Amino acid sequence: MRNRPFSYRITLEADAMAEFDQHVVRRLSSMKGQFLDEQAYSAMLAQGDPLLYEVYYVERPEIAGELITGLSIVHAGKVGDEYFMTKGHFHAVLETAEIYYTLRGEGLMLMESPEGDWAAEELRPGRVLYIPPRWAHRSINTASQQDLVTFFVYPGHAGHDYGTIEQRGFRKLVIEHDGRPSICDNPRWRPPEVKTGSVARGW
Ligand code: PAN
Ligand code: ZN
Repeated sequence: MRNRPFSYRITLEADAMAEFDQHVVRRLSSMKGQFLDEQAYSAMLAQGDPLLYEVYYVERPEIAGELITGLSIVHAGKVGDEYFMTKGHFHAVLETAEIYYTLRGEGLMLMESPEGDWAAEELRPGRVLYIPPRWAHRSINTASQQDLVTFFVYPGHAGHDYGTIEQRGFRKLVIEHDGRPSICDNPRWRPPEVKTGSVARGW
């Protein structure tokens, strides 16, 4: 790991990706249960296992004070009418924010807070998105062909909670309707389970 000041290129040329330490790939098979149209999901999986998105990042110690930076590339495509998207997550340390800067493509960042608030912000080249602490986030590529490429920065100790979204989904979905992205309620969204604590039962 680098222990002196350093710089790197984010020019989007293929050879620039070599400057990152880590490369994570997410295929359709890792998104089971996340897309609404399960028939379309299974049919697509039967044809292969397409690459939905990739993340390149610079490794840093996962501690407060550090920053983790990298590129997220969501490819274009749909499962049924629902656009390719990232898994989405809360930060494990909920009180940590994140910055996204869009370099290429067009899309939406779908966000929600544990308190029930939700938001969708456009991801367009040249725009910065500030995600405050507490907001889960998922990036969605709404273009028909072009990759959605974003640069992100988040605190080293943030960590990722994927389980909450895997179990409940996001409150909203982004689907193509009449050739355009449209935000609708997720019919499968489930409210968080009420914790009963240590109440004694079955006496
Ligand atoms: C990003 C995301 C990246 C991939 O670096 O991790 O876009 O999305 P998922 O992590 O939801 O698969 C980030 O938000 N880090 O905190
Ligand atoms: Zn994040």
